[in-house]
Amino acid sequence: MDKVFELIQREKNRQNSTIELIASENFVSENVLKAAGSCLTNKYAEGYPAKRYYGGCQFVDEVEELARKRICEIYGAEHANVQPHSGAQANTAVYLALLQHGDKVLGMSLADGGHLTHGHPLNFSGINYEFYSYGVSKETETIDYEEYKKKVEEIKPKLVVAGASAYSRIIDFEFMAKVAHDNGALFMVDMAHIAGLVAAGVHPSPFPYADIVTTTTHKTLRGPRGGVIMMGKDFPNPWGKKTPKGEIKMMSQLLDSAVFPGIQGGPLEHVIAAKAVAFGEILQPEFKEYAKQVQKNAAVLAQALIDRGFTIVSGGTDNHSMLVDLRSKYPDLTGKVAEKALVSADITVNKNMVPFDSRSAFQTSGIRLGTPAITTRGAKEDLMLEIAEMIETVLSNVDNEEVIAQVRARVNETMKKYPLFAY
Ligand code: DSN
Repeated sequence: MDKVFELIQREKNRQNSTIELIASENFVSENVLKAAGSCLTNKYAEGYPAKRYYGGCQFVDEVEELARKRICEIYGAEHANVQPHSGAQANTAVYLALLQHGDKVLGMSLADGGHLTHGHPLNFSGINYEFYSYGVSKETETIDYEEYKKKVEEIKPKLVVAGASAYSRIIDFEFMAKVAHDNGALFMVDMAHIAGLVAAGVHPSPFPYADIVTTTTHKTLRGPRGGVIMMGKDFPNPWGKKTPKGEIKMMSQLLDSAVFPGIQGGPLEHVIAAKAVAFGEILQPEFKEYAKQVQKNAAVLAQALIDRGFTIVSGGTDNHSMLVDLRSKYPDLTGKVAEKALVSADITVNKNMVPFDSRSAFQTSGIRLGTPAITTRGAKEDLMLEIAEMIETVLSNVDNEEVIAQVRARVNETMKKYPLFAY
């Protein structure tokens, strides 16, 4: 057997036996996995359905149309492009469609919970555009909307980017959009983290307010790795770009051509098929129950940690995730060491900076936790209480291998009750 399959089997065992708390991960269904591993990987299909640069696309055309139709139905969107290979690609395409090199953009700072593609200086976004950032207030650790407004008024960006990777509170999309629009900016929401909660209607939707919405498909949406760009309502592009026939192009046209041929070549039709399958699952009533449980589990886990003396950034969570600020309970413990100790106990988390962190991004003073993956395995509130207890035990004994081994054995035994792979 090829070594690769041995490694895949080992990874499968790891996923089966551990408690997965990385907020951006999830477990796809058997059908999503089947589609992602299908013969569609063999097909070149540059272009869009019915407008391809290759023959033999009749079936992948139908697959891609199904994916587009389903995601539009989920969010009540008028247009969707399901080809972006990732969330970063989706954001890249939006910037290419909307901005000129050097244009001003305002996004949430990575240190306060934003994302690399929202203007980090080492990312293409920060390199190619003049990015400015807004963040959270020191008192509430929630978005400082007054500071945001001031920045929009002063900077007059061409585009405002909302959305975050490590922010556990509801974002006031309505206010942010109004301020952006009043100041002549377009308003984009990268809802990658909360997309599944929005789809299920258990979290406010950005669609009534945002000009453009991007997301990944593999987080709370529980699909394959990938990205999507959507528009609630299509609109004529404000810069007057024209079609060869002299008509003003619609934003959907600019976005589609920014994805292909702008930044990508052949789409991954096997992944698009897996997206279509996942979107079909999201349209079923069970998905709403799942999303509600994700939120309930996150709230219970956050409270259980608070009851054990942990500090949760902003005091709690409204979504699927939370940031634990380790400094109050364990002043000398870095996120890096905490992550390593928890991973040794088969509880998978990631280190994360907390707002106004005194440590670097490599060390950090926090860890980020999320409940989408563990909820897919069937976890309810009772397991959240146990997880909080195990996290405290590990973090109070990061150098004690015996205690860590005991917790690991308990985790492995517990996860046998939440079977994952039937395949
Ligand atoms: N960095 C990913 C996350 O884990 O949130 C998002 O791209």
